[in-house]
Amino acid sequence: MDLRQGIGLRRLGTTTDEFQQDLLSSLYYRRGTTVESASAHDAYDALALTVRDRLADRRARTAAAHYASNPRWVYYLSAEYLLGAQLEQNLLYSGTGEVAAQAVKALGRSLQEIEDLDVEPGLGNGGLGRLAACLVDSMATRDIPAVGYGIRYDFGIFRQSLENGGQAERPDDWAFQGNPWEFPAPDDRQTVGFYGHTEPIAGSQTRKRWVPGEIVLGEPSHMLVPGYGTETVNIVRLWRARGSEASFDLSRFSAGQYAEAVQEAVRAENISKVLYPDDSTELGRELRLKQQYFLCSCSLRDIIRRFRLRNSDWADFAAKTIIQLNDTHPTIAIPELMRLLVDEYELDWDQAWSITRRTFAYTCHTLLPEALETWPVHLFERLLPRHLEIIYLINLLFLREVEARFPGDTDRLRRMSIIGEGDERRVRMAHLAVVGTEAVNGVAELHSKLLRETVLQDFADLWPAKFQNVTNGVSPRRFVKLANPRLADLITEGLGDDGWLNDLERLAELESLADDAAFMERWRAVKRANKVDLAAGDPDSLTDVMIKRFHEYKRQQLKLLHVITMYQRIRQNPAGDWVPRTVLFAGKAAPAYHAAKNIIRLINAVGATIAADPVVSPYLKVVFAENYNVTLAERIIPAADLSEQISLAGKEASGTGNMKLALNGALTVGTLDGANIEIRARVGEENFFLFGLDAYQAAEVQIRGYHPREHYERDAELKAALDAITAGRFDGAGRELVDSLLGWDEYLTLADYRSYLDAQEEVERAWRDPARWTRMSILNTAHSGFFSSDRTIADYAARIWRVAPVTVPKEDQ
Ligand code: NBG
Repeated sequence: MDLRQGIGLRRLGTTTDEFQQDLLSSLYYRRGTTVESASAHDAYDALALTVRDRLADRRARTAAAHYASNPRWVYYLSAEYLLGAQLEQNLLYSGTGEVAAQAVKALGRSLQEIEDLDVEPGLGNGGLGRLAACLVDSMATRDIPAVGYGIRYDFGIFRQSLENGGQAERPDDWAFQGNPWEFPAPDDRQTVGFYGHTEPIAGSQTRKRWVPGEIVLGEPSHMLVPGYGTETVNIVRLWRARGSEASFDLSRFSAGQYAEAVQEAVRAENISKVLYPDDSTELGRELRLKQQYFLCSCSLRDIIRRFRLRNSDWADFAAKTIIQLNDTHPTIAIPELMRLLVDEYELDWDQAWSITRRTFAYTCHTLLPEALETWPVHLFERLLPRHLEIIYLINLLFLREVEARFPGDTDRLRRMSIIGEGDERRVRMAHLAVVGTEAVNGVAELHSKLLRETVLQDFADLWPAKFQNVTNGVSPRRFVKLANPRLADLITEGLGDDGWLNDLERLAELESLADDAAFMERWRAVKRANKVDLAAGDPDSLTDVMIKRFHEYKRQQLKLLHVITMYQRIRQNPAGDWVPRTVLFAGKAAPAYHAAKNIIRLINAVGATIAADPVVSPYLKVVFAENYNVTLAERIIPAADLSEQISLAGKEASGTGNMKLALNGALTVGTLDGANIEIRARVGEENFFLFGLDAYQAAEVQIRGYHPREHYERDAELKAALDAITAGRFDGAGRELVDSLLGWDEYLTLADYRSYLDAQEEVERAWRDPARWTRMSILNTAHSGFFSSDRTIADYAARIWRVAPVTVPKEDQ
C-alpha cells in the first residue's frame, strides 16, 4: 500500500543525502529562512518537521488500515500526559537517528546541540501522567487502534528552582517557541456548554433540554504516537479552549473598554490555561471541574463523530468503543454520554445506560481517601445542572439494585450512594466511576486487593467480577534505549540482538551472564560512565536516589533521618570504615503543600551542613536536583545504584519509578508496598533490601493506637537525629517536621526507622563486595521484563478491552 503514490507524491528517501535535502527544504520553505540566517531554533524546527514527515506517512497508512477494519477502538481519557522530549524519541521510532546526525551538519550544528532545544510538554504531575505516556507508546507498539485524549494546557507543571534552600515555582510556558510536533485540526472543533438551566420536553419522562449559560469552543490538535518496530502511528488528541467569535465584544472594544471586550474570551481560554489549577479556593475547584467536563465533552463528541463515520446503529457502539478512564478525573464522561444519547440522540434511558456501562472502564490510581474526588452538589447544580439530574437518576436506579440485593441494609445504601450526605452533600466521583463502567482495576496486585478490601469493598461485594488488577509498566524504549544507551548496547550484545526492546521478558537471558567476569566488568563500567555523565557526586560512591513527587506518605523524611544519622555516626567516628554515598533527591511538591515544601527545605539545609563539614563530606554528599521531569529522570535513572521505594506500606498504589530503576540495574531498598512486592518476587528476595511494616501490620498499629514518642524515647540514634533538628543544627529548618513526627506521625516514619537503618546496613555489606553487588544488579535487570508497559497493554487488551491488534501494512517496496 502506498498512499502517496496514489496522489502522485514522491516517497521520502532514507539516505543521508535525501534526508538532508528534505531538511534543507523544511528550513527554506517551512521555516522560510536560509542556512546562513537560520537560528538554532530554526534548525530544531526544520529537523523536527523533517522527522515528523517520516511519521506522518506511517500515520496515513495507519488511519487507512484502521478505517478499513472498523475495529473496536480504545479511547484513553486522561487529564495528564507526561510525554517527555519528542525529538530523540521520534528519531529512534522513525529509524532516522543516524542519517539525521549526518544531515544536520549542513546546518553547521550537531545533533546534540539541536536536541538540547527540545522542550518536554509537561502536561502532567507525576506517575499518573507518565503512565499515560508509556501506555500510549505501548498501544502503538502493540498495534492497538487507539486515541489518547487530553488537554493542551498552555502552562504545564511548574518549573521548580531552589531559592534560599526552598522550592520556588515559575510558570512553564512550554510551547513558547511553538510545538512542531503538533497538527492543529480546527475543523474538528467542538462546542461545550456550561451553567444555565434545563427544561422539560413535552411527552418525555427522561429527556430534557439543557440551555447552557456559557459556550466554549474546544479546538483539537494532535501529536503522533509511533509504535516501535511496527508501522502503527496512533495519536494523542489534545483540546484547547477558546471563546467563540461572539465572545469578542467589538462595540465595547470600540468604546475603549478593552479589558471588558475580551473578558468572555479570556474566561473561556482560562479552562485550558494551566495544569491543575490551585483548588484551595471555590473558584479554583470550579475551574478544575470545568476542565474535566471540557475534556470529556469534546472527546465524547469526537468519539461519536468517529463512530458515525463507519457505523449507523447505536446497538454497535459499545462493540466498537471502549473508553478507559485514567483515574476519576474524566468520570463526568459517564453522565455526559448518557446526556448525549438520551437528550440529543433520543435513545431511551435503558438502552443508553446499557451502552454506557459497556463502553467505559475505570482505572483507580490511589488508596488515599483524600485523593478520591468528590464535588459539592451545589457546584454541580450551577455548573452542570443537567448532569446532576442524570447522576440523581443513575443513583436512584443503582440504589434500588443494592436494596434488592441487601434488603433493609440502609447503612450500606448510605455508604454506597453516589451522593455523600455529610455536612455538605457531595458527588462521589469514584462511586459514579464504579457504577457506570464494565471493569474497574487497580495498578498493582496489592493495590487492587486493598481496593477490594477497603475503599471499594461494598462495590466488590456487589460486583466481584468487575474488579481486576493490571500491574503498571514502563516503556523500555524510553527508559532503557533512549535513557541508557550504554546499557542498551551491552544488553543487545549479551543477548545477540535487540529484540528485547519489544519483548522485554527476553532480558531473562541475561541471567546466564550474571557470573561472567568480563560481562560483569562491563556492566560496572556502564554504570560508572553514567555516573560520570550525571556528575552528581564521586562516581565511585554509592549513588542512592529518591526521585518522585514529595509527599509525606512517600516518606522522604525517613530517608532524611537516615542521612542525619549517618552524618552523626561519621562525626562521632571519623576514622570509621564508611561507605561513601551520594544521596540524590529530586521531585516537586504541590505549591500549597507546606509540609512537603518544608521537607525540601530541610534536605537542602542538611546538605549544606554536610558539605561544609570537612569530617563528613568525604563520605557523604546530599544533592537536590532541581526541576525533576522526564528529561532529568532519563539522566538520573541510568546512574543510580540504589533505588529508594520507602512509602508506608498500603499507601503507594504502584509506583513506576521503582520499575524504571530496577530495569536499569539499581537495587531497591523498599517496603512491601505497591509494585515493590511484585518486583521483589521477580528479582528474588536476596536481590532486594526489604524493611518495614507490611500494609496489614501498619493498619493494625494505627488501630491499636500509635505513639511515635515511644520510638523516640527507645531509640537513641533516632532521638539524636530529631534532637539535632530541634536544636537548629540545620539552619533552623525542620522543626515543624519534628513536631508532626512526634505528635502524630501519620505515616509511621518513626515506627519503620530502625528497620530501615538495618536494611541500609545490609545495603552497605552488599556494596563492599563488588562482585556480589554487580551480580544482584544484573539479576534485577534480567528479571524486570514483566514491567514493560507492552505487557500492561497486552493485559488491558485481553482482559478489559477485549480488542485485537490491527496490522498496518508496510509501504510497497
Ligand atoms: C499514582 C500513584 C502511583 C502510581 C501512578 C500510576 C496518582 C493519583 N496516582 O503509585 O500514586 O504508580 O499513579 O498508576 O497520581
